[in-house]
Amino acid sequence: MKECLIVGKTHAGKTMFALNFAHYLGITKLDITFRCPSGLVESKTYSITTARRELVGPAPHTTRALQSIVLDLPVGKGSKRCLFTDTSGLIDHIHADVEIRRAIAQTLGAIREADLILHLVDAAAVGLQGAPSALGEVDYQVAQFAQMRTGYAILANKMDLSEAPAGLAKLRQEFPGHNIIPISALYKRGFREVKAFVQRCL
Ligand SMILES: Nc1nc2c(ncn2[C@@H]2O[C@H](COP(=O)(O)OP(=O)(O)OP(=O)(O)O)[C@@H](O)[C@H]2O)c(=O)[nH]1
Ligand SMILES: [Mg+2]
Repeated sequence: MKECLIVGKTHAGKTMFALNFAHYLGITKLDITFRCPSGLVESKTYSITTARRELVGPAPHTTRALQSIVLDLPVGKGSKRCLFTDTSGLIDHIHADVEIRRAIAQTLGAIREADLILHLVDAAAVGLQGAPSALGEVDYQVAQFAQMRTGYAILANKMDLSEAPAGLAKLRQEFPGHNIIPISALYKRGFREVKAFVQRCL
C-alpha cells in the first residue's frame, strides 16, 4: 500500500486537513493508528467531531506521532488503498523540548520513505515573521527534497482567511514550477483537486 505523507510547519493545518479530507471521502468512523517516536503503536476510533476536538490544536506541536488513516480512493473501475499519514509539524530551529525534537526527527525519517508528499503551507501566515506556521527555511528544504518525486504537491491552506490570497501569490513566486493547490482544510475547499492529484499518483 502506498503512503501519502502530510507534512509542513507546525500549525499549518495538517491534522485538520487529514481528518476533513477523510470525512470528504465519506469516512465517518475514523480508525487512526498512532506510531509514536518511542516505538509504541496504538489504534483508536473517533467520530469526525471527536477527532477534530481532540487532535486539532489551538497551539503548535499538537501532533507528536505519525497518525495514519487507511483511505480507499476510486481509481479507474476499481479503487486503490492508501495510507494517509499526518505528521508532527516542522520548525526552523532546534526545539528545547526533547519530545518535540524526537517527533520532528520521526517526521523527517518518514519523508524519506513516503511515496507521495502533500506539503501543507499556511497561506495566511506566509509573510508573518515569527509566526509558528510562517513560511520558513524548512519549507524550502522539503520542496527541494520532495520535488525529485512525481507525487509532490504544495497545499496552500487557510484560503478562507483574508491574508491568504497574497500569501498564495508569494508561494507561486517562491516555488515556481511546483504544483500548488489552494485549499481550506477547515471548509473542505480545493479537496476535489487534491483528490484528483492523489488518484493520479496511486
Ligand atoms: N481559518 C482556518 N483555520 C484552519 C484551517 N486549517 C486549520 N486551521 C486552524 O489552524 C490551527 C492548527 O491546525 P492543526 O490542524 O492542528 O495544525 P497542524 O499543522 O496539525 O499542527 P501541529 O500538529 O502542531 O503540527 C487550528 O486552530 C485549526 O483550527 C483552515 O483551513 N482555515
Ligand atoms: Mg497536527
